[in-house]
Amino acid sequence: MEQQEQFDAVLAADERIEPRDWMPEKYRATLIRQIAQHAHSEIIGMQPEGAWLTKAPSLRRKAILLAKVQDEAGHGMYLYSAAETLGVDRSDLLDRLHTGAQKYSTIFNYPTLEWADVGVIGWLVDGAAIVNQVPLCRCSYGPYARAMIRICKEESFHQRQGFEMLLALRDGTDGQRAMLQDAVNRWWWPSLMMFGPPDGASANSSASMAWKIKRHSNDDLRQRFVDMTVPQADVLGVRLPDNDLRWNAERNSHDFGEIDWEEFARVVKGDGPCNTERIERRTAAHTEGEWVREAATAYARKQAAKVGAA
Ligand code: BYC
Repeated sequence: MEQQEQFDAVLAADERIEPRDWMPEKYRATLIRQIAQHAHSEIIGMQPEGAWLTKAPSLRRKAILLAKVQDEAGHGMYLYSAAETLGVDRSDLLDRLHTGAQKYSTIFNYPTLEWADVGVIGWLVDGAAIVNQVPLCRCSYGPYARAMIRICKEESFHQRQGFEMLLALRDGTDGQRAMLQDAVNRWWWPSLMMFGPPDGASANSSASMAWKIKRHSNDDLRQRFVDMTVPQADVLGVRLPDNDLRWNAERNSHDFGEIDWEEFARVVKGDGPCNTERIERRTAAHTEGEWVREAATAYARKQAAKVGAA
């Protein structure tokens, strides 16, 4: 069978493409693009939450947040490893992040101004991530699909810890409830932008869906997230900041207002509230971590030599 036919047959049978298999170069390139951007988002995502590690209101909350931030680093590692199976080098991908040649999610360019932001990130940002990422567990590329299974389990845990923290604020003082509402006001619209541009403007969707990398369109997943989140907002006693948000019985879904796509474009292009700060911090951490990478490489070399000698 021709290579292309074999590739098509694997997709048609809903089986997985593995690193050793032949694949079209455009399929490889789009996977590298998406997996790398996803990995970058995970490690940049450590910053807004990490900012609250020293300010968490109790030892319990600090320990939970520390574990969550470490999980994000782990997700980055699984994803860079998955990308490397496609023949790219992790250090090249990091260079592309640092120089702005590759993107990361717009959501992490917004600041965490208050403690409630940490819980709202868990509820809305991790909640959106789950809706977007559960279908990726069935992505046609094996290493990405397998990485996503573990990531999604951990994201579900993150989402629940965020919600649990917000329940505590709901049951707290008027000041705590006001802080919760203010955080929701600021994170709601950026969370909707996480799903990407509307379907009509999504350049990559049709190819990615034909290749079974993406299983649903950006708008379908965004709608699913809105429908899932509205009843959760009721439980928390918060108002989602959208005057056009209402149930549509005909569509059996919620209608919602227009997303500010100009703001989205600005943040993608680097002009969000925290883009510069995020990349500066990331680049500094990379430079400061040079000695750790050198030590790890030297240690690995020593261990390999020991095994070779034995
Ligand atoms: N931000 O053709 P489209 C997380 C870009 S991690 C920035 O629809 P695609 C978490 C897009 O890349 C969150 N850029 O693209 C971590 C494309 O530009 P290029 C990240 C965006 O790939 C820590 C252009 O716009 N999640 O949740 O078919 C703590 C046109 O878009 C964004 C993932 O990466 C955006 N929001 O669909 C807590 C999941 N949206 O590349 C949580 C995996 C779009 O052509 N990725 N762009 O220059 C995906 O599912 C898809 O890549 C997307 C976009 C749905 C994001």
